[in-house]
Amino acid sequence: MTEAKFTPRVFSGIKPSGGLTLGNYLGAIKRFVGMQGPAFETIYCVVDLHAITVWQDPVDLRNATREVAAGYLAAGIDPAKSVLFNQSQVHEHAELGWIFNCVARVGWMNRMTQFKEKAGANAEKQSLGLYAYPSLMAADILLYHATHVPVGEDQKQHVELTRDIAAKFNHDYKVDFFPLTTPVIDGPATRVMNLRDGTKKMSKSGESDMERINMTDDADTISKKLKKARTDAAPLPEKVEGLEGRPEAQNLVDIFAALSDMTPEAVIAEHGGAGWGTFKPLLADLAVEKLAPISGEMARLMADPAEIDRILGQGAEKARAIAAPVLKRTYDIVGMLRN
Ligand code: AQP
Repeated sequence: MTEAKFTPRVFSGIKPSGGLTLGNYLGAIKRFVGMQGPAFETIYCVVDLHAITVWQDPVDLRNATREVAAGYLAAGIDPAKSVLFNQSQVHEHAELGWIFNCVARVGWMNRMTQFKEKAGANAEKQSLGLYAYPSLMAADILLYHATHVPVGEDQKQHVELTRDIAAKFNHDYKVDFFPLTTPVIDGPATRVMNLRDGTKKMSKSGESDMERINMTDDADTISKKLKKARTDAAPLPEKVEGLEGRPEAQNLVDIFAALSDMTPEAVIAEHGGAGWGTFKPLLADLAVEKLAPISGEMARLMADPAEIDRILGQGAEKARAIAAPVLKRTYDIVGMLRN
């Protein structure tokens, strides 16, 4: 399989399962904005079909869908440069997802660590959708023949599964139809951690609001949460290697690095030896400087939901223009009778 025959194309998505976090911003949206440009066609999605793999109140879901869209727009995703839409408006996702349910193997799904983490001891009570969601994610990506998928570290295994599904489909049907997509996991913030426990990922649906920065938090709240973030007692090390085994310190340095477009090494070179009483206020000021304009713009956009809906509707039309021929060809390959 050569990937040269596929147009360089980026696809990625975010679930509207709650408000956006700093993890979504640094691990995903900021990097999505960076990939907009001449090197790639870029397609960004609000993956609402994924959100309902766990219960979502319908009113909250619609609101969260608009909020994720507002987050994309406020951070710099430009609908003139990128296709921006919500997944359920392009029915081809669900249809290709079904075909991939018939390609993916149960044994592959059983190895997905995110399902194990999310289901915990209650796997029997989870929806079938939560278990099957990686094959819908493969459909999201492959419906556009996407060659590159920027994601946070937690999604790496799902993109690898996407490659397995593409390879099995191509092999079983003796075609060279789906690309082997490359996961793009780069930069200092591919895994932003919980502010109260540096061993857990920062999540939208985490229990306490103090463990995450929400993209809608105001300046005082951002500042308070970062100043109260859990740390150990030691000052910042003089060398970046000294962060090993100090997850909370590592996390705050990584956040500082990602917000200021520096490497963690450069942050330590500048602030090594500083105590938390010095470093945390600097981090809080930096976070407010970078995030407050985005949250302000999100609030402005959210005040006009009809405009967000219009942008998503237009994006869905553009997405369908790419997706429909790919699905049609897939049905032909599989042997579905069509008029
Ligand atoms: N903490 C994080 N650090 C870096 N990247 C992250 N992403 C999410 N959390 C972090 C990245 O954001 C993109 C969209 O993720 P998602 O919302 O679709 O799914 P998720 O990873 O399950 O996000 P949450 O916040 O943990 O949602 P809930 O709590 O509802 O399950 C992905 O690229 C992801 O890697």
